[in-house]
Order: sequence, then structure tokens, then C-alpha cells
Amino acid sequence: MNHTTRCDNGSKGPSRRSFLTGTGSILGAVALGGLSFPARAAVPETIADAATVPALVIGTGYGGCVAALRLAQAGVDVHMIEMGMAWDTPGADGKIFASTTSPDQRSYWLRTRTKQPLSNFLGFPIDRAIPRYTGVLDAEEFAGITVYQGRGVGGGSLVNGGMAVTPRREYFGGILPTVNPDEMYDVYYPRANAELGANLIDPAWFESTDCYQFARVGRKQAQRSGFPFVFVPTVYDWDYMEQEAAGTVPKSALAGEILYGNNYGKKSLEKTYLPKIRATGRVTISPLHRVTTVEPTSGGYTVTMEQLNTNGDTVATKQVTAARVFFAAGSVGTSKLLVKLKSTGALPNLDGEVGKGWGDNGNVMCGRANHLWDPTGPLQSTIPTLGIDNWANGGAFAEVAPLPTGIETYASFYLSITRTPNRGEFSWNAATGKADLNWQTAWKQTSIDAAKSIFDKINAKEGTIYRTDLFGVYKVWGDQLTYHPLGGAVLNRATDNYGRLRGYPGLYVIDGSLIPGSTAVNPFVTITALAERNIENIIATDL
Ligand code: FAE
Repeated sequence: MNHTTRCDNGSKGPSRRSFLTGTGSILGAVALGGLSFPARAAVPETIADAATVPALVIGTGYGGCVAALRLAQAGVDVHMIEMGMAWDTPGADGKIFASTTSPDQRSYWLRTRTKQPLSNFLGFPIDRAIPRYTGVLDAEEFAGITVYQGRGVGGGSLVNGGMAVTPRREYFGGILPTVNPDEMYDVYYPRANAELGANLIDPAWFESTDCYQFARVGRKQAQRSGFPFVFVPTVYDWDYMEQEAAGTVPKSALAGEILYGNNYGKKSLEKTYLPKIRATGRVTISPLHRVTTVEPTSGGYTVTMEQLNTNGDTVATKQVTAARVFFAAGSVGTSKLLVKLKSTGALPNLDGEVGKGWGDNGNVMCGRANHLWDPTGPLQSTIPTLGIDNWANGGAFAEVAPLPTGIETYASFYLSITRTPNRGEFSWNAATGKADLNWQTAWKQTSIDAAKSIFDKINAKEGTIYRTDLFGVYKVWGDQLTYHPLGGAVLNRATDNYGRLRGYPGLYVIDGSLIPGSTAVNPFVTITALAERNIENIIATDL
């Protein structure tokens, strides 16, 4: 296990943050809802208005971090622009992030009320008022679907469950049909997994620890119904979690931390790619800067961005010139930007495929009510580590997920990733000045049917029923959301086969928007591996 990772965890050491610009740079000392954020020193790393830069990366998630690291290692100076906060400063409670059971203003991006994926418990709504703030989880609402995304330096790695899953090779042709599987499985998946620190739980500890009783119950029931289950690699520091269970270190996965950030044990990008990026000395990161337009100019592209305060207000507008621009704003962020830039005439020659091929990775949630003699345990690690793989027969891969409420719920909870043909499309709405997505909630029915191929059978075998109290009153399926937006700038359609935006030399897409709607499993390993493949080609060919 990586002990240096753990030393970084508490955010107390000066080392890992020294290159970061702080949110306090904009507001100085602020006190919000009992949390005080101390003033920070001047931040020369923030990008200057009218700067001319060789490479600009929009977004600091998986795709953005791969691009920045490899470009910097190739000798290119890089500026990363991130609309979310730096997440480098503890609040009054000594923690950077809030726990899932006690959301506060740190939890949501510019909302005055939480929008929890599990909206109800025992039928009662559990959302609550919070102060508006540039918090870490965005529940972005479109027609028919709420898309959850991470906001801040590290993107989705700040809020995700850390499941680091490589799709089975036989399914790869259906995921990225124009990419050579040999190079992915021989070179880029191993590279991505190594950089991300993907690793498996110690099986002996899994069998004995209270915090995975919920997963052992899930496994037992899956086995009794004849489903293959798999241990899934994660990017959690398992050594750290064992110490959490022993009570020798501050708790993180065992303290209900996940959706709104993880304070210690998860190897987010802040513990993997980002320290390496800073160590190159060639990369600056500007948090609370949101890119609004990109248009051609002599010598490259003019990139316009708004600098935000923690209320989400624009406090400055900057224009910089970049020779190369990498769109890594995530599937939704990149798609929204590209359809806007094409429709408003900033980049009119973008391919007509821009905005198309968007999917939800077939996400659908459900819970099952267990018998009283089959408790799932009051202590549940927030990091899922088991999956039920029924992709071949029913088109569903289900995470056995925790319900980290701190009390015995007698519930088993699952996030299923399913095969679904439905794809949405982003388009620019000139009247509202926003990008729309034409998704319909009814399109989730194919995902529900696929998930039922697993859970109807388990319920029949166990003599159990679905929970109806988690997503509303008498509502079985969590079909209103996705955690896994993919597509909108599909590889070899909206771009060439390496992410180059045709017609605009020096413009690239390098994030989840390249993947046409599904990865058959959780997506971030595939996003990272594809980015590693593409940037290698781009550096070799274009620089
Ligand atoms: P992403 O990580 O979203 O990064 C994009 C970044 O760009 C963000 O930091 C944005 O704030 C920023 N940005 C957007 N627009 C702009 C703009 N205009 N200007 C400046 N910055 C901008 O993109 N995946 C797994 O594989 N395993 C899991 O266990 C898992 N669990 C998840 C749980 C939750 C609750 C959520 C929300 C997601 C989960 N995911 C999981 C999905 C995963 O985090 C996601 O696929 C990746 O983060 C997407 O990576 P990208 O690089 O595409």
C-alpha cells in the first residue's frame, strides 16, 4: 500500500497544495454558515488577463489531468482552467469536505437546497436547505434527467465512488469500435490503472470486517440466484480503511464520506495525477474560472473566461490566447460548450456530430428489502467493492452499493449500469442562452428492464421485495439521474480518431464526451486510458 498517499491525506502538509491557487484569493476571509475559510496569500499562478499560453486545458478531471501531465512532461507549459474550487482549505470543522449524512454549503454547486440522489427514506423527503455556495457536487438538471458531476480541482474524482473498473475485453468493440483493443489492453488500460492506483480489497479482511457485511449479504444473495459476482478494483487506500476500522486514523469511508468529497483515504486525482502535474513545474491551475467561449485568432484561439466568487457571481472576465486548447470539461461541460460555439458562430465549422451520441451509461438505482434475519449492518463503508455481472445475459452490471446511514436499514442498495440504445443530443437554445438536452425519463425503461433481469430473480429466490421508499413515495426505481454522463463529442464522429476537432487545428476533446454513451462498467478508467492513448498520438504527431 502507498503510505505516502496517506501522509498527504490530512491536507495539513504544505507540499501538495503549494502550486494551487486558493478560493480565498477571491474572497479573502469568508465565513459561511459557521465555516470559516482563512485568507490566502497572493496567487500569481492564476492565469492573467491577456496572457498568451502554449496550451490551455478546460477542466481538471481525468481527461484534463492526463492532457496536462503528458504535455508538461513533453516540455509544454500548460494552464488548467477549472470552474470549481481548489478544495485545499479546511473549514471550521477541520475538514475540507462534508459527510454524506450532514450536507452543508460545501456539498452542492450553487443550490439553496440539497438534491440527494436518494431523495427519501421511509418515504419521507430528506433534502434540506443549505447556503448557496460553489460546492463540490453539481446536480445539473436537464429535461428528464439530473446529471451529477464533480466541481473543483480533480473533477469527478472528488465525489465519485472510486470504483476503478476495466471493461471486459470482449465488450470493448461495442464501447469504442474505432479504437484498437490490443493497444488499449496492452498499454493504456494498464497505464491508467497504475497511475490511478487501482487496487483490490484484501479478501481476508473483506470476509471479516463489519463494514462490508452489506456486500457479503449482496454476494450471498447474488450467488443463490446463480449470478456471477466480481470483486471490483477501487482507488481507495485499503490499508488506510483497515486503520479506520481499527480506530487508529481519522475516519473517511467509514464516516459516511463519499458524495460530497472524501477527506482521507480515497486516491482522488489530488493524490495521483495532480502531484505529478505540479512536480513538472510547468502547469498552473486557475480554480473558480469558467470558460465561456473559444474562437480563432491569429496564433491560435482566444479563450474567454469568467472568474467566479463562491456565490457564483462573476468578479472578472479574462481573455487569453492559447495556441492549443483541450476541452476536458466533462461530457456535459464539453458538449455544452461545443454546441454553443458552433451555433453562435464562434466555431461554425465544427462537425454536425457535435452534441450527439450522449448517454447515461444506463444508470438506474434500486433498493431491496431484506428479511430481519439478514441485516446489512449499521456500519457500511462508502466504497463499493463488489459487482454482479449479468451483462452477457441481461445487459446489466450492478454495483452492490452501501447505504451509509449509520443505522440498520435491512436494505440492499444497487447502482446498475445497463445496456440501453437510447442516446440524447445537446443543442443550443438561443432564446434561453443555454444548451438543452433532449433526454426523456421514459427512455430509462430499457435500463429498468435490464436491472430487473437481476433483481426480480433475487427477490423471487429470497422471498423479498423492492424498497419503495428511497426515491419518492411508492417509487421503486431511481430513474431520474445519472452519475456517468458520456458522449456529446464522440470519437471519430465529432472528432478524428484521436480527439482532434476537424477544421480547427489545435483544438482537441479529451474527456468522457468522446465515449458514445456507455462503457458497460463504471467509466473513469476508460476515460483515463483513452486520454492516455490520444495524448500520446497528439504529442507525437502535432507538437
Ligand atoms: P470530469 O471529471 O467531470 O471533469 C470535468 C471538469 O471540468 C470538472 O472539474 C468541471 O468542474 C470542469 N468544467 C466544466 N465546465 C467547465 C468550464 N466551462 N470551464 C472550466 N471548467 C469546467 O470529466 N466513475 C467510475 O469510474 N467509478 C465510480 O465509482 C464513479 N462513481 C461516481 C459517483 C458520483 C456521485 C459521480 C458524480 C460520478 C461517479 N463516477 C464514477 C463518474 C466519474 O467521476 C466521471 O465519469 C469522470 O469524472 C468523468 O471524467 P472527465 O474527465 O470526463
